[in-house]
Amino acid sequence: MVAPGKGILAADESSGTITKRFEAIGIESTFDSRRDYRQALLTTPGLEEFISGVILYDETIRQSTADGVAFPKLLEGLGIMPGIKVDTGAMPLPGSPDEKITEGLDGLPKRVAEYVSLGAKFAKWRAVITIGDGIPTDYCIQANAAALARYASICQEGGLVPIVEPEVLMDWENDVDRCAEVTKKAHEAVFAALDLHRVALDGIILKPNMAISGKKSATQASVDEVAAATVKLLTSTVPESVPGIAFLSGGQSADVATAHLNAMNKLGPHPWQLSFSYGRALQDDALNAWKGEASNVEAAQAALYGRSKDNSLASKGEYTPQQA
Ligand code: 5MM
Repeated sequence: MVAPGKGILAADESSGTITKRFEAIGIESTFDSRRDYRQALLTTPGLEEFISGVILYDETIRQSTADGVAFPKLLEGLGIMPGIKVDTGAMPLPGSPDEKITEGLDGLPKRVAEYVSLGAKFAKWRAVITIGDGIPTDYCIQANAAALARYASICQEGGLVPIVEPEVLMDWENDVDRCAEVTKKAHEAVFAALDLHRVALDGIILKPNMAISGKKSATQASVDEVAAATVKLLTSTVPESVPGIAFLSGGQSADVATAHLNAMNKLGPHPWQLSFSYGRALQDDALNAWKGEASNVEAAQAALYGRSKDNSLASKGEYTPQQA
């Protein structure tokens, strides 16, 4: 999953999230339009050169191309691993409603067994940690860490590699140091919980946020500052037995997310592969090019191919913006 020069495409938007993305560019979100869009992404010529796995959503893993090829089969044929988002979303945390707890543990062993039968090789669960006045609380960090660990242990037991995603949001006015401090705390809680739940660390992928300035912060850390702060925090929290770290993009522009990944890899070698599992930073250009029209599929695929290639180069520290 984190083979050198490869990353993971996060295409696991729930129906609510993909509908928002479609609405923003005037596309109606239906079973068929969502299928058409995902088909355009997954049939991108050459995608397998840079992408080792694709995270799918419950609806998508059951869908097929117009020619009737099930998406997991299509991916497998390309040598790309199909994955599945198994959490059911982040809800208000009881007793601390400005924070979130991710749901989806009920019945998870059964759902994992079904996803394995549908062809899934790995899974993803995203915890959401919000920075703000007086938050995150230890309660939120611990509750989410426990859920992530329980999920990871159920997946390993059921035959899926768990992607463990504790996302500290970049929406507030905090500086990069505050983000690094909160992320460090979240990672410490997650690795303590994974240990308690007997999760094999050499069989997980960590999907973290980068240590980054909040969107509303007056000062934005430079690319080199983000890279240094992120590598420092990972070095202090992520055991070397974890084989791969695949970052989320979290709302960064595609160019910036790639520049950050590249700068981190230039600081290597690191004990783990430092790669990408972007959603928006890989897909935004493709979605904007597609616009719901069959005649734009080629342009959308060219955009996805280009972003995948850039991040492949960045995962080796070999990206220069001129190559974009
Ligand atoms: C692709 O979006 C994923 C699912 O989101 P919802 O639960 O809101 O539908 C999301 O978990 C995604 O896999 C990660 O956050 C990475 O995406 P970005 O856009 O942050 O790289």
